[in-house]
Amino acid sequence: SGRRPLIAGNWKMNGLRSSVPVVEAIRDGLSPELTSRIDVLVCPPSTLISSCVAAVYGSAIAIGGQNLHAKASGAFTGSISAEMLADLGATYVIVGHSERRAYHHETDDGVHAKALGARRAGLCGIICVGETQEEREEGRTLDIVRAQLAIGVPKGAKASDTVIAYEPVWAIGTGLTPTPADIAEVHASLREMLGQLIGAEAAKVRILYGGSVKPGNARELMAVENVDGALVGGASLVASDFLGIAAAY
Ligand code: G2H
Repeated sequence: SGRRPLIAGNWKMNGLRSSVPVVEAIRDGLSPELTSRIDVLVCPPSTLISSCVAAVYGSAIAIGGQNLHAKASGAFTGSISAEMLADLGATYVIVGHSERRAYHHETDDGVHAKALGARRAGLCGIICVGETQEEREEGRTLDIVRAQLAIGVPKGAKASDTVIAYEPVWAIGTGLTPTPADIAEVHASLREMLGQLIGAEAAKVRILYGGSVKPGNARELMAVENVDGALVGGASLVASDFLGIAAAY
């Protein structure tokens, strides 16, 4: 495909300073041969970004945020901007994760604004899309994820500033995963939609799969056409599991 795979860890609201050795173990466990072929990213909670950036200094691992405010600065108590993440050394940020959509009422328009914020600060935004169990049962999966993409992805998005993550909500943290055929269908549809939105650049944009990726299923999931890597939650908290997933490449 010519697309460089990305294995991304999302620690969610997990980890204290005592967790920084996890990122050090990931750093030490990645062979130069592997990092010559794939990109590796860890998104710890904001409180650990500085120490994780320091821990991976000089290595191939990138550090990212899990969320951002769309504005650069202002009277938004408790929020963190893309500029602030970039200032700490983060190079990616997750945008519109389903947990943000579910628990913080994030909309597709909000995702769009945040993706623009990420680009403004030079961060690569990982825009998350995915259907709920109910939407899947109603046969609306493709309509839902295509609409999320159409509204969320900013005009002129480039492979250098945008990654897409397909995360079926019902597969997150449940141990359930779609079949490879189901994933292939969604990823092909997302790439086709991206083509409508950004033209030829769509062929270069990475589309990750996320939701219960484990060392035991990574090889099968990562072999699916148009799957350009993984967004890993639970398994990214254990260095050996995350390394086992990266080894699928
Ligand atoms: C989906 C995923 C990481 P998990 O949220 O973003 O989590 O791998 O725990 O299902």
